[in-house]
Amino acid sequence: MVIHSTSPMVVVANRLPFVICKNSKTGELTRKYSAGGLVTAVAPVVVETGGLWVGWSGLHLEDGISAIPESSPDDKSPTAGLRSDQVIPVNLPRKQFDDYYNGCCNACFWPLFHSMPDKAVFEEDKWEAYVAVNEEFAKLTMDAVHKCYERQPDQVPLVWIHDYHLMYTANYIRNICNDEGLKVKMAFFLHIPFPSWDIVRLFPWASQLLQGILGCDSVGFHLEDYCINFIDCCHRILGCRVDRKKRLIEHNKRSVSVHPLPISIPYDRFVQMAEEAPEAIKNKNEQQLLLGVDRLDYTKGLVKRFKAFERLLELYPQHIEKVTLLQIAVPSRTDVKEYQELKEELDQIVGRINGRFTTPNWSPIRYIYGSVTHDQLAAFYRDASVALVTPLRDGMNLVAKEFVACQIKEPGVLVLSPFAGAGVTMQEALQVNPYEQNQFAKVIHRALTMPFDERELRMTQLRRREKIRDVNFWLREVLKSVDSLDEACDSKLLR
Ligand code: ADQ
Repeated sequence: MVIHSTSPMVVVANRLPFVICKNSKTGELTRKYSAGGLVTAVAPVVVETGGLWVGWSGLHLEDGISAIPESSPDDKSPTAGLRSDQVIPVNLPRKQFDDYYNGCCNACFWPLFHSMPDKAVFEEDKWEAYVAVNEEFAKLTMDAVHKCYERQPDQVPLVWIHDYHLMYTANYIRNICNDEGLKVKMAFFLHIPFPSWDIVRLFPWASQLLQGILGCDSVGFHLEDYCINFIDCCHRILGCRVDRKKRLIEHNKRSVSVHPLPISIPYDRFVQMAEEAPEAIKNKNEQQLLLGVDRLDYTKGLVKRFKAFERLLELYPQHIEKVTLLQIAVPSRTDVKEYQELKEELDQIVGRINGRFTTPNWSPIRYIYGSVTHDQLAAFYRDASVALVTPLRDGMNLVAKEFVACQIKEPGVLVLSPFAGAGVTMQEALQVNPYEQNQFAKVIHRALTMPFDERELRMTQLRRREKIRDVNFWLREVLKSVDSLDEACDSKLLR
């Protein structure tokens, strides 16, 4: 289902909705689709409104790509309809990209915004690279805006900027538009938490950063709490006048609105995948599967999860040979030292726990360091008895939602950290504080031994909510927040 926008949509994100691969022998360029809920929901709107997508292609300036390949005739992905002239690639010199992406985004903003300031590195040259790259994104976004006006002169384009990589882009766009006398609507959405004032003020260039975001007309976060934090920062750091009730901020004689817009998943697609996926585990009646699916990232709390599982086997030995923890850890930011060290630590913990408890017929932890196919993922979600979604901090967490969507057979149990955004709405999950080791083990035991009726009641409620509030619901809310939802088309769709 495509949601309709009244404005041509220009999406500005760190990455394009596909990566461009270059054949090292022939030099031929092809598209490789990046599967994900966001791309699946948003790409069709860009196609349908004749909009554009601005982002990094996965290659650098040194790679010398001059053109975007068209999609192949057998491409069935949601980006298939996106013509090459609807895509604006951002190609940067390798060093500048590295300073911006690894040096500033991943080494500074990622830990800081997850309230882990001790891990954050503040370096002026990395911040300068971030600002320069954000300016480059802004210039290329203006090319996209011009194209929109050439094609549809009467329509004001909607520029939708995504995430912590591009918090400084909007004010550049606004300045250029003011100089050129062009109108645009601008929205920003942050996919990670927005922390409290006390954390944000540690960033030496906090006021510039906030002013960057305030270049937009509308700012979206997953949760009400993140909205409150942002408004508070604008008030205390920039001295802006704010209306907390109406969630409005006055900046440079403009009013910026702030919206809680919790993201979700393409629910029906996950149900369908779960219906079609082959069985994931054998001997299901004798074995219970505990499942973890995460990018390998220190915010996801994997060390604490493994230790809680070890505690479970100590406190409740009846689970020995009966329960297996399957952890899928998707490699992430593998060129960053912090992530390499975490991988080594996890390898050691898994080795130690398996060495301690393994019997001739059973190993307690199955640990996959790599990606699995979407079919396999759906099968694991469907067949698991318990999903452990226990991050130390997480903007939303889509795994929790994907798990409940795929629970089409015997109802399982979701164990969820309150420090994930999902913990705020998915109230029927068993909540656990991942920092409290003994309690964590007890909650896993409770999940593994929960009676059928209680499991069914909780899972039914969880599934009902996620079905209604799926990713299309989210997209509608986003468009409404900038007055761009095509209500006439939309009501036809909903009928
Ligand atoms: P992430 O930190 O990447 O996203 P999350 O929301 O859990 O975290 O999304 C992970 C995605 O990767 C899921 O859609 C999952 O299906 C997919 N995935 C995980 N393992 C996989 C595997 N082995 N193979 C294939 N796919 C796999 C950031 C924020 C989150 C926020 C999202 C969306 O950190 O808090 O929920 O953006 O806004």
